[in-house]
Amino acid sequence: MRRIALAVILATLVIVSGFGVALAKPSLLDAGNIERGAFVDYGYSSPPWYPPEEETDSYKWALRIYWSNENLPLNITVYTGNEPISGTFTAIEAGFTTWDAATSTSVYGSITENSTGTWPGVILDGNNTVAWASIDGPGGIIGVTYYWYYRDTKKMVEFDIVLDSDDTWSTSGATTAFDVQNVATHEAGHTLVLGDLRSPRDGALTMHAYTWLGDTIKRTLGVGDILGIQTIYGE
Ligand SMILES: [Ca+2]
Ligand SMILES: [Ca+2]
Ligand SMILES: [Zn+2]
Repeated sequence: MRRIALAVILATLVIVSGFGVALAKPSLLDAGNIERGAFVDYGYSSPPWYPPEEETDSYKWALRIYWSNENLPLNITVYTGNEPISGTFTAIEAGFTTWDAATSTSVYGSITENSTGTWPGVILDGNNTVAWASIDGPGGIIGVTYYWYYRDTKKMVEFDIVLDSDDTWSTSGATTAFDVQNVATHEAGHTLVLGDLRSPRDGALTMHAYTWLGDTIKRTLGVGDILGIQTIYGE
């Protein structure tokens, strides 16, 4: 009986320590307390309505999840090995720095391009990443931001962003493609952790859910976007 119990404990230790490799940063004690969420964004060929010129003061703070100061600034690795067009790193980097400039907190630290390495995938491994990968073919989804947070404290742990390499992209706002910086700025907002706005009246904001071919409105933050980030991370 005692031997069986010991075997069970040993087996448990092996499983738990195997887990430990994947969960490099969060302690094992907290692993069961971590929840994963995802913001899934779709692209359209044309806007569902004509976006308003006026910016509203709307924002959505998703579940009041936030980055605690002890985990800031965030280091990010951008995997461009599978990029559909050249030069996407600069556009993606701009998406992050745009938010950083709008708050007194240094939310992002080093943003590094990795053009030759293999992306580890969507995995809680202690690394915040952005990567180009095949999601669902042309059309449909253009990007997803996955995020992990502690269920009890609502503190963020990590994010991984995937951009769909199967869609048509541009870095210059071409009317026949999705603009990389436009989408990257929107996804960066999700990492902080602002949610999607869906009302037509909020259509001039970066965090509005709908994007379309040639849309560059989301490259620059609107009134509600700035209000949102400053509410969470300070003016
Ligand atoms: Ca990761
Ligand atoms: Ca797609
Ligand atoms: Zn979104």
